[in-house]
Amino acid sequence: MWSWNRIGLWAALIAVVVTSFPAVASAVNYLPTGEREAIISMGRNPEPPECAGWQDVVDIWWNITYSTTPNYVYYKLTDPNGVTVEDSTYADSSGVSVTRSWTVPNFPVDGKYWIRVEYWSKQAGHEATAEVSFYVCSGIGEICAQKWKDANCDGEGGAGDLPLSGWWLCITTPLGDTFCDTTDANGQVCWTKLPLGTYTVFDPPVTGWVPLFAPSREAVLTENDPTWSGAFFNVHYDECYGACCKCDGECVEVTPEECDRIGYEFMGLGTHCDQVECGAPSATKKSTWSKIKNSFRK
Ligand SMILES: [Ca+2]
Repeated sequence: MWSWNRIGLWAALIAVVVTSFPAVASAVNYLPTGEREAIISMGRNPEPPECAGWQDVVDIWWNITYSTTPNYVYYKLTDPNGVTVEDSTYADSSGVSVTRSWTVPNFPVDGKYWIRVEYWSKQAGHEATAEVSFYVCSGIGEICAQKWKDANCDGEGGAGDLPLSGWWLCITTPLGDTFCDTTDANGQVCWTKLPLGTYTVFDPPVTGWVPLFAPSREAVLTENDPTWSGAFFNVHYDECYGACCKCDGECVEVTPEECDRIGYEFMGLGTHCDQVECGAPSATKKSTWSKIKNSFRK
């Protein structure tokens, strides 16, 4: 049903379309609708999850690629409560390539700020919008996570194991964003200048690798304890594990040593239970089985 509000909205839209048409018609380059697609590339520094603190300068820039005639570019910065901190309208083409900055005041509202840029052309009106966020915080912390390979297949982290470089590790921030980075030569990733709060630090699953401990952990950064570090250990399945048939025909995937202890036959490194048939012990294997049974009886 048409409400008065809706009619009002349409009237407003029509008014925008009408008023956004060129005042100087000769300056306008009319283009087919498909070519009226401006692209806004934009950035800011510091980039989340790194946050800007009191009196830190946030650099903001954007560049617009367009085929239409610029009418104006609108810029707006809003705080975590959606309140406009500042805004500007750049007439004609003065706003298509801009660098500007904003200084964080003392006692700011902490959280996620949004930068919004709109491109309005004379032909197509509101043609493109882009938004990026940045973090502002009054206290900072740090998270360092390491990724290790259980190289000696003993199911424990320790001497003889190796750090893994170039592997992804991730955090989810208290503001709900996830960031991933690759480990350095020491198998480590550090995120610095983080807002305080509760994070999830995780080791994303990789085919062929088995996590040794919880692959996802909670990290709480507080004013009194603003740093967290932890190591994620993984076993390369093909190097350490294989299918192991137990005496009762059940199959488990373990190390050869573990199979020796609990099993009846190790099917080879890298083998999987769904690829092998354990079945009942055969005549020859039965003799092995009875030897094992006898050795248990001793
Ligand atoms: Ca180990």
